Amino acid sequence: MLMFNLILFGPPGSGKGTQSEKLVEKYGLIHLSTGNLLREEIAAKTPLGLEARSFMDKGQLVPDEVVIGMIDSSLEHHKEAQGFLFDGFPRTVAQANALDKLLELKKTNIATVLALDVNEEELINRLLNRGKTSGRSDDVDESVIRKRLVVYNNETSPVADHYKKAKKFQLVKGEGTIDEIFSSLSEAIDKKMK
Ligand code: B4P
Repeated sequence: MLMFNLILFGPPGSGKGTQSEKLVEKYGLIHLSTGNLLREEIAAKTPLGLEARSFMDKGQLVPDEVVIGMIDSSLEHHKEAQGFLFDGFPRTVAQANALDKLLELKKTNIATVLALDVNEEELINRLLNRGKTSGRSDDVDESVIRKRLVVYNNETSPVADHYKKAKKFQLVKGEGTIDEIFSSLSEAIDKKMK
């Protein structure tokens, strides 16, 4: 069976998690969010969760081998999937290379990378707003949020070049209502699925 694998890319607060939930329902994809997987480990107080928390609370990335291992086992758990939506992964070039290899072993690849484009002020406002209700310790302190944006610019934005070289990268306007952005993303996916 031919799989359809999609990466939703963008800075913290750009709407990856929000849009992913709607997209997986519409397209029948398996949602793989490394942020959610890490938060589940933290809630279950596993050794992996305790380690991850020390990085996340500071706005830093969790080490590559930890997240790559999590994705590897999630892919193994969903052998019959029609496709995957990767949300918040890959966040470093090393993670992107590892993902290429894992998908190659499954004789599949990434169909497209959709990148949500949102200005920095809006990102900070959204995350501070979420921090009021989410209980997420990385959303409360503006200095941690700013640190996450610096980490994104330094470590994650080079991932865009990895997929630009492969001609798989598409920028999508991430400002506007949730429904407007969902329509733009759906349109881009429908074109790729044809
Ligand atoms: P993630 O869980 O991936 O979270 P995120 O990037 O902060 O947010 P996301 O982009 O999904 O949120 P959304 O915009 O939907 O990462 C958290 C941490 O985990 C990282 O800092 C890192 O430490 C670690 N981690 C995760 N993956 C990793 C990896 N691969 N490698 C290493 N470390 C990793 O939502 C933001 C807010 O905006 C929400 O309140 C939402 O309601 C609102 N919003 C969404 N769309 C909107 C719109 N159109 N208008 C107004 N508000 C909107």
